[in-house]
Amino acid sequence: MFDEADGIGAREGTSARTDRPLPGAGPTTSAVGLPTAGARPARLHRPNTMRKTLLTYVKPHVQEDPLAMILGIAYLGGAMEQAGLPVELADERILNDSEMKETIERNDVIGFSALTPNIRRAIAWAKYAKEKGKITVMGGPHASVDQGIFLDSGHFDYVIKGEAEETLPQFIKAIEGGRDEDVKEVAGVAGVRDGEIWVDNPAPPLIKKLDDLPLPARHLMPMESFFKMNPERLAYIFTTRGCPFKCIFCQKELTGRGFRVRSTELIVDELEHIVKTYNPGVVLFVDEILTLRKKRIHEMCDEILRRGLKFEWIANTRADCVDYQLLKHMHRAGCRRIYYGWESGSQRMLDVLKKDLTPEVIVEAAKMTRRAGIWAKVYLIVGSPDETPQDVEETQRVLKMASPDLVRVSVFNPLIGTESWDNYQANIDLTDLRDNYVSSNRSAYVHEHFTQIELEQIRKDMVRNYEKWYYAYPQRARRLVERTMYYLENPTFAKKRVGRALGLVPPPSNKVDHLHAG
Ligand code: B12
Ligand code: SF4
Repeated sequence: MFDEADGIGAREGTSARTDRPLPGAGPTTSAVGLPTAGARPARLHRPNTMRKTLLTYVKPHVQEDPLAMILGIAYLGGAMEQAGLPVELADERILNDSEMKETIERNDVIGFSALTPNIRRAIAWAKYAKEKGKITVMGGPHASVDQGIFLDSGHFDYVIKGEAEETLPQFIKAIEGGRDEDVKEVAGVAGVRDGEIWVDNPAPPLIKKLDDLPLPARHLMPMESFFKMNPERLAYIFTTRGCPFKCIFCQKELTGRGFRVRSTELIVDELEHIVKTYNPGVVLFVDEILTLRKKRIHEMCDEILRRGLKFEWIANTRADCVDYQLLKHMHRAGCRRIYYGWESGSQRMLDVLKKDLTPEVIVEAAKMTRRAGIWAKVYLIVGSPDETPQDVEETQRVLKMASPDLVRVSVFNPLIGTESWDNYQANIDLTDLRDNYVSSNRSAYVHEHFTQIELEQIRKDMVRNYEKWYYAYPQRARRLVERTMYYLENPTFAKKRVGRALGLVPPPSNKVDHLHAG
């Protein structure tokens, strides 16, 4: 993506937005992005000893994301264990620099996982790992569409593109054997040696049977440390991969357009395991569209209820993939929040983003969700191509009609590997992208009508104004009426609510549930 030296260490080390100094010093790559003599990777193939692999997620360089448990490396950890290969998992967000260094030093192959905002730190840490003579490997969503930024940095030996539960163990065995021919057999692997790409395989086909995957190795993750920093004790689970929709800002390379599902029995087994082993405050289904196939979710809810599993959960989905019956069933089975990607209330912007939704559907979904006793959070985007002040106003109007319980607003960010990246090249400031990369709050998209500062203000105002409106008396009164109607319709939850009021039933585990449910 970048056409010149990255200079990561130097720039990041002085960045006001970096909350910790980064490892490594200044730039080590040549002007064309290839390794200089100082940065040349060591010979990769060493005597035949069983190498230990570290898989690590690094912090984003701009913003701290919510302390989400990272399922990507957990899935890979499970696959490595199943293949009988030694593996350690680490998350930089809960380590200090010296702990991170020690972790790298006690392993031989260092596998980094990163989303776009995290890649510069990954490169900086890879530099440190290379200085210690390690084999460095990059994987994950960004690497799958932009291997050059890692291979050209001089600090990575390999990139492994695509879903890697099958390919990572194959790759580790291949380097263990020490034969280049075996490495060349592994799908998705690209490698650089002495400044030259010597292997560059396309990503493997998507994994067909998700049921065959081992469970994510949560036992290798510092779950209690996550929970300490995340008062909700949020645990993650995945039940599907892929999404058939075509939103232009969304990367489809990694998980594809086909919708692959796990079987209900196995999903609920995993849920039961999570609930009994880790006692989470709430479980988040990170599927892009949990409810795309409603029958599947009815079955899952039946099974949760049949097994008597008591836990609260959150679903990610689209407004056009729910109906009232489904929402009520989900609520009975413990669903207390739904996160909807709405992006905009303006039909014009929904069309630009190819969201395939209408404001009417959005409003209706929010109303049904509230009526079912579930709290709705919506994700919005401002600064989409050609968005005007009228579109922003329209979104604010629709927001009030829908009246969700929380909004999160991001700035439009055309990321590499998405349709928006291909379509809006002329508007992407590559220098800004390289120097600042991206976050939810700012973007390298040069907007037709707004400056970055204006967009940031619009983003903040939208949230502030909405919150002010939401907590104002008329809305509170309306919610009270809605809640009363909800309790009349759901006497079991009404009894629980009364029990809570009298101190006979413990309060809900999170601060939002008081808005609605039992
Ligand atoms: C849960 C989630 C989050 C969580 C957790 C992030 C995480 N790292 O897991 C949170 C809320 C923090 C989050 C935030 C954001 N997210 Co998000 N998120 C997801 C989501 C829905 C699921 C991630 C997941 O668990 N996947 C399941 C696991 C199994 O897949 P995986 O992590 O990709 O790992 C597989 C491969 O990538 C590979 N792999 C991964 N790591 C490694 C390492 C090595 C060494 C190897 C060999 C292979 C490898 O093997 C794994 C197993 O197959 C995905 C969509 C999706 N379906 O993946 C988007 C997604 C990852 N998010 C995305 C984006 C854009 C963001 C944000 C930038 C949004 C924003 N504007 O703020 C932020 C960035 C946060 C930050 N870092 O600052 C994009 C990533 C695009 C990109 N180029 O990075 C995705 C792909 C959505 C999309 N379709 O566009 N996100
Ligand atoms: S944003 Fe959501 S609905 Fe749109 S393509 Fe991506 S995952 Fe699918």
